[in-house]
Amino acid sequence: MKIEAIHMREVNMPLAHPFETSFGITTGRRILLVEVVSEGLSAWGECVAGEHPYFSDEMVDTAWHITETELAPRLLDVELESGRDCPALFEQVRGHRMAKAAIENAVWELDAMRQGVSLSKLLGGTREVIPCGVSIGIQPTPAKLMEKIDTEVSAGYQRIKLKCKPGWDEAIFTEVRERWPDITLSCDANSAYKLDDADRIATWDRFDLLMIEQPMWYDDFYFHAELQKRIKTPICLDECIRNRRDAQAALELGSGRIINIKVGRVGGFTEAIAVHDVAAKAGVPVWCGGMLETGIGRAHNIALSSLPNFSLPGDVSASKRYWSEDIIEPEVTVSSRGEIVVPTSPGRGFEVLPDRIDELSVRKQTLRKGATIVV
Ligand code: OSB
Ligand code: MG
Repeated sequence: MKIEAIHMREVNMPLAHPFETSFGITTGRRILLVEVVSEGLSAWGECVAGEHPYFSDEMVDTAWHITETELAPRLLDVELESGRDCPALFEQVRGHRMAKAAIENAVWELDAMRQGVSLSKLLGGTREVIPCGVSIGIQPTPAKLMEKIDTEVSAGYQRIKLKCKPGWDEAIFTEVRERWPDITLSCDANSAYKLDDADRIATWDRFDLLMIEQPMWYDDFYFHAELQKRIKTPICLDECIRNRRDAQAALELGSGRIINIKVGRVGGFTEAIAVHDVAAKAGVPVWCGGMLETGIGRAHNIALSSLPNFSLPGDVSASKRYWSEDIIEPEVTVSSRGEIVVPTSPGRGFEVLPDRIDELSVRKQTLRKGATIVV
């Protein structure tokens, strides 16, 4: 495969509902999409970097810059066997994993189209359906949260994850457990707690949570291990796992017992599969995290979630929870059993809607070997 052109677009999409985490509120997304073109085929990748560097040190503007000046030039006109060739091409560029992932994932998608196999199959997926959970943001009032939980439990989602932070935690968990003693419940702090909070977190075993996601610093393994020694509830690592070595180090240290894999956070499908394999070898389950993706990133998350060790419900849920209108067709839907069917058709298994993407685009750029065309 030779990539003849890379089209970059930034789309702006309002979220159907604001999403609040311990690091801020998101009301709309600015999303970098990349389209790679080769021999009459075109494939897409989505960059999950946020509007601000609040989840990680990347953001949409750094991703745009690095894609344009560093990543795309390394890929154009080079003979590629598969998406697995991308990490070596990008190796000289440190970090910027979300930017790298968008391009690499598009190359995997292109390869699947070229071979006429589903992306799931190409990645090594074995599941025909994937179990789905939801991530529910911090709400203006506890009553509003209870309403949201009620909606999602009734829709059939298999796991409810609550975003939390100091002041939106114990009282909330108590109220939720009084009303729903038996649902599979977890929480995600996005690094909102410090050492002084450890004694308090140690009392949360009483809520019977499936896991507590990234309670402490986004770059920490040591203090998570100290906390994990003191609690029965498994810690799930998100932000601090950047690659397979982090996964191995964290599991050997005992920093957590579950890993959330986000393909953007680890730099693409190649590394996501490697993290999956490290966890599988250690007997540690993984699940697929979400980053408020459009249908393109969502389709990629579905394919990744079909790998065997994705045994816990992921944050991969229906398009309509995020968007009034998605940029793929059909939109992603979840059955009343809380499952998504993994497509078996070639490539991503959903049609991309280029006209809709055009309407939503606020900047566009085409990169070819030796030429940059700004539209
Ligand atoms: O920590 O999982 C996270 C969204 C943005 C940034 C970080 C996270 C999230 C979510 C949303 O939890 C998951 C989703 O896409 O539904
Ligand atoms: Mg998280």
